[in-house]
Order: sequence, then C-alpha cells, then structure tokens
Amino acid sequence: MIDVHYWPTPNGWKVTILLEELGMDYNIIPVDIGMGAQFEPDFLKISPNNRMPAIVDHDPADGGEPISIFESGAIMEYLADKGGQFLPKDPRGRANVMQWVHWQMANLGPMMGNANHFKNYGPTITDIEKLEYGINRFVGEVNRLSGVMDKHLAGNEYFAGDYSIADMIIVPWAMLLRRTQENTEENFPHLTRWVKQVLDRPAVKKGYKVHNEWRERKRTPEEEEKSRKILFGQTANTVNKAAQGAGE
Ligand SMILES: N[C@@H](CCC(=O)N[C@@H](CS)C(=O)NCC(=O)O)C(=O)O
Repeated sequence: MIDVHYWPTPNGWKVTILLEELGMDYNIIPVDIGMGAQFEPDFLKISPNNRMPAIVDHDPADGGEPISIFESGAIMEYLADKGGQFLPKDPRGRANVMQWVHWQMANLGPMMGNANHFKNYGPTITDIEKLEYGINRFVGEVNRLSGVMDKHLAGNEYFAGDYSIADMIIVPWAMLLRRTQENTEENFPHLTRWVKQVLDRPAVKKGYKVHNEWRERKRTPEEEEKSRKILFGQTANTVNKAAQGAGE
C-alpha cells in the first residue's frame, strides 16, 4: 500500500492522477497546509522541506523497509517505474519525458505559484511599486511559459511522445492558467486543446477530485488569517522550531 500525504492542490493532484492511471491502491493522509500540518514533526521526518505531497511505499520492489519520498517530480518518476507505465525504459524516450518533468518542476510550478501570490494575495502589500514589479515579473514569465507549451503542442499531441508523466505533471498547473493570465484559450489554442484532451481522461478526472471537498470548504476569517500567517511568513526559524519538536 502507498500512503499519500496530501492536500487537494496542483502538486497533490499530480500524484493522485498518476495513481489512478496506474490503478494502484493508495491511502490518503491529509496535510492541511493552511493549518500548519506541514510542520508536524512526523511529517517533517518524511518531507524535510515542509511541503506536500510526500509518499511512503510500504511494499517496495526490493522487499525492504518502506521507502519515503518528497518532491512531486521524484514521486512521479518512482511511481511510474514501479507501475511500469508512462515513463519509457529506453534512454532516449526516458530523457524526453524527464526533461519536461524537470521543466514543470523548475519553471511552470514556481512561476505560477509566484504569479498567483502577487496577483491574488498581493493587494495586502502596501508598497505599490514592489507589487507591480512582482506581478510584471511573474505574470510575464507565466505568459512566456504558456508560449513555450503552445508552440511545442502545435506539433505534438502530448509533451513527450505517448501520454506520459510529463503530461500528468503539467496539466494540474496548466488548467489553472486563467487564474493569473487573461485570454489563455484565445492566445494559446494548442495548449487549450491539450488541456481539454488530458482532462477528459477518466483517471485524470478521478485523481483531480480526490478530497476536493477539503479545498471547497470555506474558512472563517480567523482561519484565513491564521492560514496566511502560516503560509506566507516562513523562515529558517520556522523549520528549526518545528524540527526541535521532533527531537532533532
Ligand atoms: N516542489 C514541490 C512543491 C510542493 C509545494 O509547494 N507544495 C505546497 C502545496 S501545492 C505546500 O505544501 N505548501 C505548504 C507551505 O507552503 O508551507 C513539489 O513539487 O513537491
């Protein structure tokens, strides 16, 4: 059985989408990141970067001790290897998929995260010049990355040969581009075609819905304020204090 330490966000959906595609059994363990569960000592032992998702495979192929993994790119690679699907074994095909997996991890995810931060949470920043700089920088990057995807998909049905973990890792972010960018559908028709095609897969629909009710639950204003403090005020000290709770 595979434990998935999870909250319904784009980085969490990647993993549930792949597990559904592979038809593997899994057990969801909630990590309410808005309430600080990512700093629980037991969670930090498996995910020292205080981010979800993380997994624990209690039945690894070598028959040894459970394997725990953090970082969604590493999780996707591990699960695809374990399931023997969606990641070619030949070096050429594997490299083709993995370059897009790394592209998502290093580009689309962080840039969309920052664009969303400045555009949707930024109004609490009082220095308007700083706010504008942040919005222009990150929304501009998201626009560039959308162009990269659209151009690539103009000549390719999927990101890297057949449908693969490259598509599964990119789609949870690509489907949210409208949050930070206007006219995505008109300006990026090939990207729009691909998003629709991937979202139409039954396993993707199922993986995306896993515990969406947690996401939809309205927080009280007090909970919302607490959540912003937890998510937006982290320093090295935050992690040190939490780790001390773990007896380290
Ligand atoms: N590079 C990481 C990013 C994970 C990440 O940013 N997760 C967010 C939710 S989408 C999180 O756990 N945030 C908790 C926090 O900011 O403290 C991955 O892909 O696994």
